Amino acid sequence: MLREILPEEAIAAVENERALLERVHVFVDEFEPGGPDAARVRELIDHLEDMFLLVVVGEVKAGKSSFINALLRSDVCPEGPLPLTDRVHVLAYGEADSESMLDDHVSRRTVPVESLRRMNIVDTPGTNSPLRRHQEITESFLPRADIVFFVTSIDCPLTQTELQLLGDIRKRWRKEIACVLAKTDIRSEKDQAVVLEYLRHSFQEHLGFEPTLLPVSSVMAREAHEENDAAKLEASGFAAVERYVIENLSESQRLALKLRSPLGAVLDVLGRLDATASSQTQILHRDFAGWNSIREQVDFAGTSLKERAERQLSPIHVAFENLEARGRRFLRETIRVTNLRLFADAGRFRAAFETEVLRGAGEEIERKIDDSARWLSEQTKELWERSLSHFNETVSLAKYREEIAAGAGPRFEQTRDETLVRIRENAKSNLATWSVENECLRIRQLASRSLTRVLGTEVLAAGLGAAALAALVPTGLGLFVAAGVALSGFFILPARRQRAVEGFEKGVRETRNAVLVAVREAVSDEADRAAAAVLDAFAPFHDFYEGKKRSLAGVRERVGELKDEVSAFRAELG
Ligand SMILES: Nc1nc2c(ncn2[C@@H]2O[C@H](COP(=O)(O)OP(=O)(O)OP(=O)(O)O)[C@@H](O)[C@H]2O)c(=O)[nH]1
Ligand SMILES: [Mg+2]
Repeated sequence: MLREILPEEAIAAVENERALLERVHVFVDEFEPGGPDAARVRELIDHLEDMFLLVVVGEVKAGKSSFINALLRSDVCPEGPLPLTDRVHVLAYGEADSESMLDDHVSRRTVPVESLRRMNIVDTPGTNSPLRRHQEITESFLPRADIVFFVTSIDCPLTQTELQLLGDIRKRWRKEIACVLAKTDIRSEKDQAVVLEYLRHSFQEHLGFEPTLLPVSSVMAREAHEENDAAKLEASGFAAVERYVIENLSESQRLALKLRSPLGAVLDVLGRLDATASSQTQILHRDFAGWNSIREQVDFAGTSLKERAERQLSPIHVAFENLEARGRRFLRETIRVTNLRLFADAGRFRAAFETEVLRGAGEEIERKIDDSARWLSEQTKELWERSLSHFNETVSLAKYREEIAAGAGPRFEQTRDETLVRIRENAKSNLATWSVENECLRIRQLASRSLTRVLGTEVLAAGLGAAALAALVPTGLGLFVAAGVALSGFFILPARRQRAVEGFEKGVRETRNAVLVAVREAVSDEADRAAAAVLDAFAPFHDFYEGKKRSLAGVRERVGELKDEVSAFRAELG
């Protein structure tokens, strides 16, 4: 019967609109699950279900429920000789039969009757029922009614109370009223004509308009349906009722109007959602600018740390210079003809070299290296502290609180808060475990391989001493002494001494360079590591930003698409 009630294009329009609203609902609910906008769209969809409302009113036992059953071709409403309908029934479509109380006097029944997909029907208790509340409830449906069927029985047509009710409906709600004259089968055609004429006249006289009169017999209609007898349906008056419903409900203007109003509401929802997404994007951008400034600061701090670290290396330079000076002096003073015996004995020479020149130079240099490692560790700890407080200031939880509350919505606020708290906790616990001592140790370890190679006292002594000796006695000391050329040695020595000094200097330089390269590398690695660790602590924010930015861009694109679709659909409706 649905297809009989509404023309094809109207059905298609309603179905298309429903599908469109469903798509909007899925999208809105995804953006803010269970939020008020999703509920609003759902309500609009639900409202589409009961888009057309037929309200049936009349006195007790007039035949209202039977009329509805005949119209729906289904025994939906209880009917019988005694007052039966004791509350307002809203009849709607449902896959299965169900009944729920909307309040003490209103129940919503769903039944799998096709025609109810397109219209809801309100069956009411007789208006002259003893419960005043019933009438109030019945009237509360009138403003939304698309058709009001006023049912009066042929055996007692149009009583005084009925006239009063009709007057009210007409005056207060400005509704067109179709007058159904029920139970025509119990009177002859002649009597029917008399009653119809009486009704026409009474309406004119008391209400000032000529109503649509629909004489019906529900009993006959039921038989017609059972026998599939079109002529009988015509005779029952229900064919005319159906035509009336079709005409009224499918009137294109009215349908367009009906369909347009949810679309306007949906555009509102989409506009709000777009504004929310835009406000979220703005806050994210500002957050991200703050985060970027931290990143730049940390990068800069890393570079400047390396530069400043270079200055920290000067005590190491000085230690090597002192070593070099001592060595030079020692060699100049020791390599003399009078000391021939000393440097003829490699063991003694080495011992003297160690006490005079090295004098714990290795340990001293190690201490200097420790000092610069400590300095670096302290600097990196400071970098941590600075970055964390900078992050707290720029990407603050409290910062955009009001804007977030006003525009971005509670869910966004929650995710942002969670992310920020997580980052903060993470950075704090990193900072707490950042021990200067441990870091010193790490830096020492980083440099240690090169350091033990060049700074182990024995190695240093052997290396530097040997360098001096080798220059001094290129052909082997034994041979030199055995030749007994003390005199010639006297002439040769200054040149040899010079070569020894140069050899020693070269050894010191190489050692110094090796030490500096190792320390510089360790410092640079450590500075990079510290900067990376600091940035790492804030990385979840970066991920949050990137992820959110992508999804918000997607949201805004989808909002645009849906808005276009809704607007196009609205334009089609005219
Ligand atoms: N002969 C005949 N009897 C009808 C017709 N319509 C209703 N009746 C009878 O009239 C009585 C009342 O019908 P209902 O449909 O229950 O009337 P109602 O207006 O819903 O009554 P309440 O809900 O109690 O106000 C029942 O016994 C029906 O069988 C009809 O077209 N012809
Ligand atoms: Mg009833």
